[in-house]
Amino acid sequence: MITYADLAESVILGDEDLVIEQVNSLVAAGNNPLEIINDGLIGGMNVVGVRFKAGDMFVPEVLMSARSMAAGVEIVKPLISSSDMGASIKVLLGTVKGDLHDIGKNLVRIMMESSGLEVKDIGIDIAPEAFAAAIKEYNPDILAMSALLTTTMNQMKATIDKLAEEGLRDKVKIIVGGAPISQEFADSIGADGFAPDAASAADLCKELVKK
Ligand code: B1M
Repeated sequence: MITYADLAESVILGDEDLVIEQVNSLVAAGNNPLEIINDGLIGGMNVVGVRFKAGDMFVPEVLMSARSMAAGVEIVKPLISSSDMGASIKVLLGTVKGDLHDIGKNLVRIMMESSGLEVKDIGIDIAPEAFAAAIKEYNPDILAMSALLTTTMNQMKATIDKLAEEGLRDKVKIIVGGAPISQEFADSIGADGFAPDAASAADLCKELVKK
């Protein structure tokens, strides 16, 4: 019998075929789709994050793990009923201007979507003006910004300032995240929230919209 630990191990190995096979078996055996994601797929990805930080895994391996995880999420996503989580919550997601890192942002999107949130991912290197235009176009509940560089994290503040200038600041809740970002930084730029990882970013959106 396949366990969540087995699935997590396949994610860590980046074995996409095995992940697909195991997720299909877990689904066929009647396991809860959210448990498959949280305990199996994300469980594995969390280990990958720790090993990556420690220098025990490298970028190509992280990408293989992320791809395997995403393949598993794709299988269970249709099985998560919209009543499980707030499907009506709309999130606009992007990496800030000057920053091309998107692996973490993509994980955030996967986690949000698998939690039932509706996500419009507008990509990388997004200038404050482009975030403002996208808010007007998509009318999201949440703006979620990612930054991986100490040289680009200030673009989050520039974006918040731009939204204030255009009268859009109070139309959205703003959350920020990425390796150099902290709760203190989020507070200092007037964001509504900070999430240290992809899973808590999805939870934070639901909390903020409830308020
Ligand atoms: Co770059 N890079 N990089 N890089 N890169 C870092 C970030 C760096 C720490 C490496 C280092 O020097 N040790 C360093 C930044 C130093 C600093 O600013 N203090 C760095 C640098 C310097 C650079 C360049 C300047 C290098 C150069 O060209 N000289 C350059 C900049 C390019 C640019 O953006 N303009 C550059 C380029 C690149 C690549 C293109 C080669 C590649 C990016 C590929 C891609 O993303 N498609 C790359 C990579 C892969 C990395 C490292 C190795 C890995 C980043 C990653 O994907 N981590 C990174 C070193 C490291 O982190 N150890 C590094 C895995 C990912 C799952 O984690 O993104 O942290 P992370 O996301 C997490 C959380 O942070 C959080 O959730 C995710 C999952 O739990 N999270 C959020 C992320 N966004 C969130 C948003 C939220 C909430 C949570 O709410 C909205």
